[in-house]
Amino acid sequence: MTAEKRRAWISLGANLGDPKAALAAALQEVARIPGVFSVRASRFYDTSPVDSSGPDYVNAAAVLETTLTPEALLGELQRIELAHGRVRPAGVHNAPRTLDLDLLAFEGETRATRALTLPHPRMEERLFVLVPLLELEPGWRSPEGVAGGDLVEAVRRRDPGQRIRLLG
Ligand code: PH2
Ligand code: MG
Ligand code: MG
Repeated sequence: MTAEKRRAWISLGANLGDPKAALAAALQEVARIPGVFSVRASRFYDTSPVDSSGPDYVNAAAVLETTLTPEALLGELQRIELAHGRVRPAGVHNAPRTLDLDLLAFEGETRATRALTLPHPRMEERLFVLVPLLELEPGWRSPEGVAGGDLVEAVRRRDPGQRIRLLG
């Protein structure tokens, strides 16, 4: 039996080391995950840290087609983070990082488990997630959305403290 292909949306971020290179490499590594087929990525954005310290972040989003389960895909994303030297210092909330790969949403799936919440509970407050995602999917509505799932509306209500600009 062949598992059906479903779409998954991920967000990529980094603010330590060489963030642009880390995101570019991560996109290629994601495309090589067994069970991941197409990968379509947004452009890269320079963003101010939100609830986090350190230098500006580089952020992007991507949509994949996959036959994996959400948990299996998350495991693969975490493996790629670790291979990029991601460390999680004890007691530091949102510590600066060499690579962060978050699963934002997965076609046909919602979850609220210790390991995984789908859709991502904070995505609609974060311009560094919304803007790249809307570049990929202009009409995208979050499956179980806060804001009635209307992401364009969420961007309009943007918090002026969050800075985002396209990387040159
Ligand atoms: N990730 C966080 C917390 N804050 N801020 C920006 N600009 N970009 C991020 O990717 C980011 C953040 C937690 O993962
Ligand atoms: Mg994150
Ligand atoms: Mg993460």
